[in-house]
Amino acid sequence: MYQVYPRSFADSDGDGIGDLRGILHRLDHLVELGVDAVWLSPVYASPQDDNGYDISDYQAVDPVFGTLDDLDELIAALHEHGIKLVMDLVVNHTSDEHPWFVESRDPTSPKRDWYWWRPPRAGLAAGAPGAEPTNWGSFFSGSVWELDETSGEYYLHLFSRKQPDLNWENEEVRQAVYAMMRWWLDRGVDGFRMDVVNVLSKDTSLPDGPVHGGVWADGSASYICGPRIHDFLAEMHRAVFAGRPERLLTVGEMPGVTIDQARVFTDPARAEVDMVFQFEHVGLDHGPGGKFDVRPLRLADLKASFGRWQAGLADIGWNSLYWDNHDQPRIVSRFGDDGHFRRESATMLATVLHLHRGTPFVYQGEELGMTNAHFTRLDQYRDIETLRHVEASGSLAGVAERGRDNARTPMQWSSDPNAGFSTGTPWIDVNENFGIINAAAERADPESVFHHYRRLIALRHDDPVVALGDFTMLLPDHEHVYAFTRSWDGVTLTVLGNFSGSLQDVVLDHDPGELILSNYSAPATTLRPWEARVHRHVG
Ligand code: TEU
Repeated sequence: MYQVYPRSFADSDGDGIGDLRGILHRLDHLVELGVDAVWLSPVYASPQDDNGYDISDYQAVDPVFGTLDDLDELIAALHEHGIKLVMDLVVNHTSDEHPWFVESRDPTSPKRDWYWWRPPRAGLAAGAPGAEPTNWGSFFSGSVWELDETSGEYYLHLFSRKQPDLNWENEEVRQAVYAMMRWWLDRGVDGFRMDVVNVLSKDTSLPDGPVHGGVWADGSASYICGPRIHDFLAEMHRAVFAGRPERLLTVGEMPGVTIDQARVFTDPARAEVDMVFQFEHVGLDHGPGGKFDVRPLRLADLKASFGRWQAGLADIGWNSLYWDNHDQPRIVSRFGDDGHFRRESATMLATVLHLHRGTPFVYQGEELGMTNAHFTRLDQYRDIETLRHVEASGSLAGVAERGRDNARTPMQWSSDPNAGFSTGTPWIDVNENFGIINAAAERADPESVFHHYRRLIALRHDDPVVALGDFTMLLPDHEHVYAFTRSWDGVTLTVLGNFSGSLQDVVLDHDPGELILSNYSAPATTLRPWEARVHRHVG
């Protein structure tokens, strides 16, 4: 599955912002790569406070991205190539400019209960310090509560103040969302990636959370996999997906989800979602201060984490596999070496991930070995999470390593001006390295990151052991080498990845068989810097 972040993919009309016709013009790239499905980040009508994750009309395309006709054309063109289209479903919150919320601001409106409106804390006046109904902090810094002066009440927003949370306790809210989802399926889309879908159900008593340092508390115990989450997802499945003849796909984005919960969410017998995006492996290099508190990764921790998820979802449920998306820094800069060994480390990381059991996701530009932005000035950043964090902390520390804009610089198509992304001024700076790292150069070089991704995708399509094989972790304590096997029907793949820039000797206690894929051309016994090898043994 390939994720397109439309704002940064390809701009067809020169306004500096990517759009649907831009994607249409670049379909060849996806076809050549061999992807089965595209996940399209939000293109709905939106004030763009959080780049489209703040939706003001779920059944319209934002003019910045094009029209509904363009989207129909994109769906048809993808389908002609046998590629499915999965839309982003953002229904924990709407935009504060959505007509539902505009109506809800009136305390006498029937839509008042569609959102989480609460009076100030008992004994305190609206707007007084500490008068927020709970002490919870927002994902985007500050309080989760915003005061509406007109009614003197606060509304809940786990994300920005322009993203008020919908009240899923309200039956009409749920039915309105399901009707909207059916409308999209009838239009031909093949499923949904569901934004922060495990926070839909809140503890309605809204208790204060523990303070771990800083002003605002951690409220997550009241909304991560809350009391009615399984009921809501099962109900959604019955109301939207059950009985449809098409093969549809759902993946729920679930920060803080545990393996035990993921087994329940993805158990086919329960019919909730097909897979979840879990966050454990992308939190291993966070310090106690959170994502901007940068710590080095210990490879043993990564292996332990993935190993647990592989084992935990082996018999029931299914894993998603990802390094990158529009919220994460670029993996080659994060766990690899984006300098001298960029090609080697990007291809090694891809090999290790893609040969796990589960559905791999490729985020646009990952297949080119695109790197972090390496921005140096605050005025280069656009992302609301980053800007709010810098405002609240007064520091740029960790931002260059962890800011979401690392993933959001324009797709590097060629060495033309603006990397061939736009003829106008891009909404965010193009990475300076586009002259060297771009799709045209990658396609021309048979040993490139792009062609390696293509080979990994082809291997998954051609060899059933990749999709179906059992997973066994080897060398769990080795500090630099990631090693595992996959077995199915008498075939065993052995996968080795060197997570270091130095030579590593590996002793296996089985014959790994023929070398079928590698990121080095000449054979050798010792693993070279960032080398990846896939061996295949039959019998
Ligand atoms: O992200 C939710 C999420 O929990 C985080 O990954 C978040 O992006 C942040 O980095 C936490 O530090 C989803 C979307 O993927 C993200 O782009 C949106 O901003 C967010 O929900 C709100 O819709």
